[in-house]
Amino acid sequence: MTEQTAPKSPLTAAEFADEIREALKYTQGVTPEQAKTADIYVATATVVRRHLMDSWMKTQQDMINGNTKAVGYLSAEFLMGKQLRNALLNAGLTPQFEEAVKDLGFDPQAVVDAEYEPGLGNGGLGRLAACFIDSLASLGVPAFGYGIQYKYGIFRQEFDEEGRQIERPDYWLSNEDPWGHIDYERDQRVNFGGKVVEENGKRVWKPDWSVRAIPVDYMVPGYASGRVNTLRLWQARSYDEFDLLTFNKSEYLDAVKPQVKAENISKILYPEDSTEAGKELRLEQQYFFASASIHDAIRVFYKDAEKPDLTTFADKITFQLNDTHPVIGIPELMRIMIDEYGYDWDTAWAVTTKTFNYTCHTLLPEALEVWPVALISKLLPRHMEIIERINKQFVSELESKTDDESKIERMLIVTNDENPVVRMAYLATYAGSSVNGVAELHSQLLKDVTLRDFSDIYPAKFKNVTNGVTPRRFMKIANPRLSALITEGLGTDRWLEDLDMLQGLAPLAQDDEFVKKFAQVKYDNKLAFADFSKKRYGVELDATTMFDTMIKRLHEYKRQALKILEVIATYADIKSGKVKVEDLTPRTIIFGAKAAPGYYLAKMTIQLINNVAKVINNDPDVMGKLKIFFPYNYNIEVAQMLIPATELDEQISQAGKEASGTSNMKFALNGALTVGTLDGANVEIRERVGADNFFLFGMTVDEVEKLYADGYDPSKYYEADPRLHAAIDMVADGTFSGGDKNTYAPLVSDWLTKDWFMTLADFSAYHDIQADIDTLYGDQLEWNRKAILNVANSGYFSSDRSIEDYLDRVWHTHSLDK
Ligand code: GL2
Repeated sequence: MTEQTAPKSPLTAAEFADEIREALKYTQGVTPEQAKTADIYVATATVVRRHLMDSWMKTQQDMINGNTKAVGYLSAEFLMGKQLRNALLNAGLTPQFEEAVKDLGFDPQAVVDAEYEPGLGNGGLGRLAACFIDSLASLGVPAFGYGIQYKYGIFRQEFDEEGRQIERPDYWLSNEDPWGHIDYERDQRVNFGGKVVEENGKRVWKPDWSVRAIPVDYMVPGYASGRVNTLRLWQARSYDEFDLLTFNKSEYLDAVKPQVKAENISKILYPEDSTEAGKELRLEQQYFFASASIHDAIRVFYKDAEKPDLTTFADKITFQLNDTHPVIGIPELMRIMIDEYGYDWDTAWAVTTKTFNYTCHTLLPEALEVWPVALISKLLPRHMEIIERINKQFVSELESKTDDESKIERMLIVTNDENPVVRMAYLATYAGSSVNGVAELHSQLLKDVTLRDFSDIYPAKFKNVTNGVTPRRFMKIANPRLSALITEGLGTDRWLEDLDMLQGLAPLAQDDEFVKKFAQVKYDNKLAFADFSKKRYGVELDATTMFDTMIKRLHEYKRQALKILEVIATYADIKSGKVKVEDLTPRTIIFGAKAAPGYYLAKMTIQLINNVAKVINNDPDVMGKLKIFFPYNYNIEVAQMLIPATELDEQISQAGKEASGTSNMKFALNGALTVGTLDGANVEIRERVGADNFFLFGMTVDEVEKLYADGYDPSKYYEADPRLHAAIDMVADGTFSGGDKNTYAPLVSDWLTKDWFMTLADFSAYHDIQADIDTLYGDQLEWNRKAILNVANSGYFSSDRSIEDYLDRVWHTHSLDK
């Protein structure tokens, strides 16, 4: 007997159908006969939301009235994915939904598909925030996610005839958003600009423009916890919708100017990812949501009191700064306490330093945000004064701790050069009570390299919390076949709440019957993905080939170029007859990636991959043994289809560059083997799943550093490995550009002369390991045993575990029900 502990609602399917009918009538005004699939989706969402309402209200009440400290997760990005299946699962209504919707004459999957996926994030960082708020709710920890409701999410990607990326605006709000509740009564004023004057011995900020921040609330239902938290995303509106005087003079554009300026703040998500975008609007966005959220927390926890006792603020809520984007919240809390509530500096400082913690998500120095002092002074003059004072206090603290002046100079929060800047990561490290990296290697490198001076002086602040992913979305929902098999194998479905239980699968890796069932699940997932690709993209895939996948933002450091060069090298070998095509292990090589619109080489790499696909996929000499598939507009929906169908996962970044990665965890949990470098969380995945069950290649961090130090010359590698030579020559000679040698010249020249991320240096090792991969793949039983061991040993990578680590090491709080 299988133990079923998944939440179940007492509602019957017939009652559910009645409620859908009622919602159709009273919210949309249509009968089931008139309804379109999208209507059924909206009605279903309305019903599910209603069923979560009591838990939501109770969670809020318990949070406000109890004395459990809440978590405020401040993040510029929340990449939530579609909501319906997740909400149904957590409300315990999935089976009723399936039946009710069929009874109404609709296809449940089509109803789920009718939801438009909001893209309010770029990649891993935004998706991590979504996994974390899921786990917070599932663990019953009172929490708010605070962010921005961008009108336009990450751009919609298309490819043109030449294979180039085209960006289209993603106006997700032109579709129904039944999940968001806009709350005009709980708005906040956010001020900008102006100047600071002295009044009665006090510094007084006289801003010259303001924006109205209006919260849009989303429920965040926990799994099997009975708790529902809140994701509060702020929308920017103008106070002066419209200047009637100007309008009457028929100057329409001028009349709406203030409105445009204000509303621009929440208009678009910056599509840059891991690169610094020094834009005024971006700083406005950051301050906008940080300020509104802090004020909101004060309103919530002090119940609109006129004179709240903010000395207790850090006992009410702890703010996690998801990267540097919300760091401007630090001087904002200081300002609120001092200017708005009359506290002295030291009191405000004591509270502020206890309230904030900072997570760093990068190792690329260029991704550590800095803001010009001139810009902050213009936009937030009072904050600049506060930051200057923090910096001064910091310097005198440092002077008492070290005599090393150059060290102090290196650590300055506000630099003192000609064009001074504020280093937001340094501000967060000094003012926050803890700093953490997102994987063991990353946290170590933060201490040893990126924030080394800080870790020397404040060692106790530095912690590691390895990232995780939610098994509800990325196993139960994305991979129902594997989930059912796991439940069968373990005899219980409790593993969804306690992912370490997956370890119970390890002995089953030796049970041939189980292994065959596992292999069948993978094959069925591949068929399902092939079906999806046919319907959505018109592309036929052969599910008997190995599905080899690389999905992530397009970045030089992630090295999509390494993958495509390796494919080209194999193709070159086929063309030259060095390799007999019959001997090849057939592979379907799948890419998913968006490039930042201004990132020239990344966009050229996309174009190259698309054109390599065109040539190889259509060359009869290849006999269909290699096929490249690059679905445009990769998003969470595609990830949920593709990850369960993947057999080989590519995590091939240069060692020391990927802070963690989280798709690597999703793949391992879904039974893919990884080919990867010792980078980010790959290191921990390999340790856990076992070195025998992971394809390791490439230089280590130390080897990379040594090579940089010795002087790296990529052309040496080009000369030394004929396979690499042939591959690069093929790109250069126009094979993938209709004979035009110029098309990829900038890319080729970069590889041969710069190659900052050492793609060429790792090429030979990467190419060599392909033979090991193919050999193992030839023994399907062995391959699947190893895949099962990946699943069994990856329970550690649940975001529930990450949140528990944050609770213990950083937040020092717990579940409402403890
Ligand atoms: C990232 C890192 O690049 C990635 O390695 C990490 O897994 C995530 C989450 O911690 O954060 N940093 C970043 O700016 N983006 C990431 O994905 N976008």
